[in-house]
Amino acid sequence: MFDYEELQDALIEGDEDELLDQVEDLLEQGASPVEIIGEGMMGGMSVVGDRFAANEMFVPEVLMCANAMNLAVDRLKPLMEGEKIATKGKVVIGTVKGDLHDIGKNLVAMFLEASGFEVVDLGVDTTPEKFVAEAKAGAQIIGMSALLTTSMVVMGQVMDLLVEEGLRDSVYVIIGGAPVSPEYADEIKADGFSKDAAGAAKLCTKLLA
Ligand code: B12
Repeated sequence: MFDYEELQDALIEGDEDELLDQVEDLLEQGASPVEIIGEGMMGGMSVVGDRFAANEMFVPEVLMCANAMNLAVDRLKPLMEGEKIATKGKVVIGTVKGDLHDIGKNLVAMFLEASGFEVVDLGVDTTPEKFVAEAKAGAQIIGMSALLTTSMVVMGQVMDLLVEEGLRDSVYVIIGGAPVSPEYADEIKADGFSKDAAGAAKLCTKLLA
């Protein structure tokens, strides 16, 4: 078990340089990228979430934390990429229209790549049309992320558009993000939900097995 306190403090402060130093320290001590993200940075981000909700932190500060976390994840990403022998399948991922949160989506993309999937990342604020165009272009799985209760509804719009275009049976759809639940996945008839990035990779492997 490693001590993540200083790493978490640096993340909560949004101090990029200190966070990157802490990441290097933990790597030297033998912590794995998955541990640093899952046990270290996620804990820090959860404190940020609580303080944001309690109006103790505001958007500009939270943005600094998010940027620092994305940088640290970029540093760890090359260490997680396994040998890409054969691709397990193609997944298109994006944060839905109206929503700019991308940390969780980026983590899911990273875990999928590390598990051997080809990933097309559509970024944030993704329209239903863009997801559906990728399904037409041969993606086997669509992964949608939403962090706002107001943007979650776009997931249902993507499902409707897939049906309209006659594509619903040729692509799997998985969803995630803090306000999303397995019940919501059932409601919009998605094929799966995962609460985290490691689970998302397992889910995709299971769907395409
Ligand atoms: C960071 C953050 C921001 C940053 C985002 C920066 C960025 N580059 O992403 C900034 C400052 C820009 C921001 C802005 C806003 N935010 Co904000 N934000 C957050 C915060 C604190 C953390 C989110 C995060 O990154 N978590 C860490 C990641 C790793 O977790 P995650 O996203 O949940 O992802 C994991 C899983 O959910 C899952 N997953 C995620 N996606 C997917 C996809 C698939 C397919 C699968 C299978 C799994 C999966 O796997 C991931 C990894 O394990 C949350 C608080 C919270 N509790 O979530 C609020 C929060 C989401 N924000 C909120 C709000 C209100 C806003 C603003 C409207 C604020 C404002 N007044 O402007 C704006 C909206 C901007 C927009 N249009 O999107 C609210 C939403 C409330 C609601 N119910 O809708 C929250 C919940 C805060 C709160 N309690 O009030 N925010």
